Amino acid sequence: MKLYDCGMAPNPRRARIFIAEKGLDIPSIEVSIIDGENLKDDYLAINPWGTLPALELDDGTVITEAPCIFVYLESLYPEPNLLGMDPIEIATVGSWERFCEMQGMQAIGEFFRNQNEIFKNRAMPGFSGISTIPDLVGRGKARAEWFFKKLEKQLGKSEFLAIDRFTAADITALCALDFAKRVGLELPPESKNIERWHKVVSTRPSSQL
Ligand SMILES: N[C@@H](CCC(=O)N[C@@H](CS)C(=O)NCC(=O)O)C(=O)O
Repeated sequence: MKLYDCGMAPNPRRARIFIAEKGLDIPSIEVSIIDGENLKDDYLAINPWGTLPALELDDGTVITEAPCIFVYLESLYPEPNLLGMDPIEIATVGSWERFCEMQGMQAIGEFFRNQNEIFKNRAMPGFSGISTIPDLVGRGKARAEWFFKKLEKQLGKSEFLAIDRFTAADITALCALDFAKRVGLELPPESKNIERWHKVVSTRPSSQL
């Protein structure tokens, strides 16, 4: 197996953390998004979407989308469990994990991409040729602030995001929040639950990846 990775990008980081939490050692190949390596023929031949991460199996199968990489690896390596152990846990972890990607990661990406010259004709991650829209910077910020509020409320009810232990939902939330900080989106000052949780999850060695 090998992981197509990009060290500075938040979605490949989800895969890196998941792999580390499983205690796996999967070699990785760095693909630079900033230099547009992910849009060149060599990488598109591996992943036609041009997105990262992608996991290539020894038989040549390529798995894209971080949550699908999670599912594949959890099926092969069930311990430690990161996606839930029974139907309710699996559904709860899945719904918070998706929430963090769709309402968190995508909102922060909307804020970041639509103000960045490098992504002028790369409004969507990967290969699209679609132009950015500067007005979406403000909308991305508003969406991200809404996401922070929902997260703050949820983390007031439980120690970890989805269930009573660390799961893939915490991984995606961590990657989204650290990405937000890097691109200049600050948490509201009253985010004490997020801050408490962030301190805890950031002590895990995988969070350094
Ligand atoms: N839904 C995808 C999102 C992947 C994604 O958006 N990756 C970004 C990096 S964080 C990317 O490939 N960007 C390529 C680009 O901007 O051209 C997943 O879960 O893996």
